[in-house]
Amino acid sequence: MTETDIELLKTKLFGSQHAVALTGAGISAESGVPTFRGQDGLWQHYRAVDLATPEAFGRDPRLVWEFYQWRRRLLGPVRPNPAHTTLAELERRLPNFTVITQNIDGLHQMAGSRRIIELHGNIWYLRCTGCGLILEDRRTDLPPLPKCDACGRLLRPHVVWFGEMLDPVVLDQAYAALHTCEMLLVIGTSGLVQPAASMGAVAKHRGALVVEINLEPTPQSDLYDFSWQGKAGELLPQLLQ
Ligand code: BV8
Ligand code: ZN
Repeated sequence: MTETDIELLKTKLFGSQHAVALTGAGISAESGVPTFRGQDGLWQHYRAVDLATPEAFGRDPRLVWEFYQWRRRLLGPVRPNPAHTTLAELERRLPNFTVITQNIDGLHQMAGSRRIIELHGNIWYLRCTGCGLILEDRRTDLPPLPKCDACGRLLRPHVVWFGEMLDPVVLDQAYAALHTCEMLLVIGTSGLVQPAASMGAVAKHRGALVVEINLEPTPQSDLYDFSWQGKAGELLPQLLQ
């Protein structure tokens, strides 16, 4: 990415009516949140199939809750980094700027973004496996098997596990944004998990300008218009300068 390219991106971005950012774990890395596949990646220590699946929860809810309790305690003191705050500032300056995130850490909200589509749910929300009640609970000292106050059944994290369908309403919102955007920033995602991994292509095939912001190339890099390599927390603020 040359200086000229960056100027072109800024012109396109600040002239857009509908710009979208699709974010993954990499945007939270500089806040100290481990990514899924990096060298200190979460899944290195655990196998997704053992933990983030409905089968695992059915087989051993206490183990799955231990995993989420560990992540909630890890996320407790974590704060947004300049990448998150830049996206919140873009929402203030641009009409219709929308964030579609795969992350469940709630850092986009904390940074001040409002137009957010959470594809995979949010770790700070619990859902009852019995009556479906959804509640926000930020405590990091939950009991080992939290129960619903309304019906007494077991609560689960309100997140989408592997092998689970995404909420169709959320998917509709995401595809509506991808079908109308003139520009898409794909930030900090390895492009492995579906259906999020195909969302860049959806925007590209419709004629949007797609920019990938990542430390390294991904399977989708060749498809996109620009691959801006570096740390999101250092690159994104340049869009505001
Ligand atoms: C579905 C919530 C229909 C939970 C998550 C074969 C067998 C079984 C299933 C499948 C299969 N093939 C496809 C599937 C479907 C499956 C899937 O895609 N599996 C993959 C692994 C192959 N998908 C699903 O199951 C989805 N549902 O498809 O429903 C269906 C129904 C039944 C059966 C089949 C299909 C549901 C997927 C949602 C899973 N839940 N999270 C939780 O978090 O506990 S996904 C989880 O991984 C995270 O949420 C995250 O979003 C996601 C992807 O990770 P990334 O965000 O990309 O992060 P990653 O670490 O991978 O990459 C970080 C990137 O950032 C790297 O590129 C790195 O270079 C970069 N980076 C690092 N630091 C920085 C940086 N970039 C910039 N700056 C930095 N500083
Ligand atoms: Zn209940």
